[in-house]
Amino acid sequence: MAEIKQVLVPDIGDYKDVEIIEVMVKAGDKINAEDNLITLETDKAAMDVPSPHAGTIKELKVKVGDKVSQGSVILLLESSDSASTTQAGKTPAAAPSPSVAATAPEQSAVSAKPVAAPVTAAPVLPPVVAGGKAHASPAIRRFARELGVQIAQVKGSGEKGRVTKDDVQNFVKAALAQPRGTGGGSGLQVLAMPVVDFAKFGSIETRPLSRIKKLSGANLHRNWVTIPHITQFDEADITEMEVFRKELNAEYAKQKIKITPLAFMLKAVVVALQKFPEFNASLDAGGENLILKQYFHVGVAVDTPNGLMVPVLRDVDQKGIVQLAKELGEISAKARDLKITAAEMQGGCFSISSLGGIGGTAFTPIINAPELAILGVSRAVIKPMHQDDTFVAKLMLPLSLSYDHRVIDGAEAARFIVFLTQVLADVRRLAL
Ligand code: CAO
Repeated sequence: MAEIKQVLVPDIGDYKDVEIIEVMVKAGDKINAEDNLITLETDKAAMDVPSPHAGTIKELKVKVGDKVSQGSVILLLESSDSASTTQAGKTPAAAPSPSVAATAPEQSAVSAKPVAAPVTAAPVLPPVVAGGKAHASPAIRRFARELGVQIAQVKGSGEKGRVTKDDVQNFVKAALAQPRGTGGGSGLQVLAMPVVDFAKFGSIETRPLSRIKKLSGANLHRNWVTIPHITQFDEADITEMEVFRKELNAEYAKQKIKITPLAFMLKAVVVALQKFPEFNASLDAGGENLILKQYFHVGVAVDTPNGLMVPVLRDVDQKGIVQLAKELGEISAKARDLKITAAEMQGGCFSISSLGGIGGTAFTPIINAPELAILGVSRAVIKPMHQDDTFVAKLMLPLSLSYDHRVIDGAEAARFIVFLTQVLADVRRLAL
């Protein structure tokens, strides 16, 4: 037959009349041994008092704010343990003294056997939560930790702003209810996007995003919010390069190979990557080591009707400009025809995003993680440049280098882009 036991406050040192700051259970609850029952708070420590037995709570004898001492009755428990008393050796707390048991008023009424609960103590942490008054018991802190919640972010609704279990649960519920993509999942404390009924303001059409846009959008969002981006701008004098490019273009037109400035960019970027190996690298998963790559695969952003794709040209260091131009034409056609494979979009070390065929003066490309940098190329324009006390017309190519500031310093990025402009200004350097 089930036995009714009194659960008493155990030995809590020299403390008397200690305030109960939290009651974690209620009558009718089925509990396991070691489940926390109440939290006591002295001026020095908060202590969780766990149950010494499993069973069903028949009656709760305390409430928040009550003052208790060793031997005070916490609750009556219909024990499901087979042993009637299991104090000795099982808990760190002292076994109840017979005198305490004898003075328990409930004992005679229900033939309850008193058992002192063990106690787990934790130092009282400084008050948490804005407002400076809130506390949280060790059990609640542990509960919050298990759910990945920073207790300091939870507003307490308990007495004196104390954080309760309900507060933590409500905090988690609110976080989960945040619309995806608003930063809630990444731990960013940002406002949710407003939900607007646009039809209120005029007629609308709803068009689903393409699968590629959804996929690339999630990646772009992650890269944008997790990588500290800086973008360094410069211009390269490509006047001579353009003369050479046009000659080559005419020469290879019969073979239907179109040589655009991008083929030169690919080659020039690799010369710069060879000189600045930190740009040809990735952080490892732990973010503590740099993986320097000895191969030179470069991704190229391709605008397709279905969205942005970034196929990768392999071993750019081992290929000439004409070969690169040919491969660029082939791979961008494949991307536009949705014939590109996932493997052909993997393994890049660095990316180039060229909007030069369209226009614009500059833009800030988003790094294609786990790469560490990306080069944006805008439309070249003829500009008057000061040279030998006069102004000379030069074809200037705007470049935007976005880089991961966790790894690359601003000075290094400036050196990289200046070197790149020097290579482009004198394409003989591509052969070095
Ligand atoms: N300045 C001036 N003219 C340029 C130029 C530049 N920087 N870059 C290209 N051009 C010219 C080309 O020489 C070509 O001229 P012609 O038609 O007279 O021969 C014309 O612009 C069109 O070039 P293109 O765009 O077809 O070829 P490309 O090699 O420059 O680019 C590709 C290929 C696939 C990168 C491009 O088609 C593309 O998709 N670009 C968009 C990339 C993108 O969306 N980036 C943004 C990503 S979000 O960060």
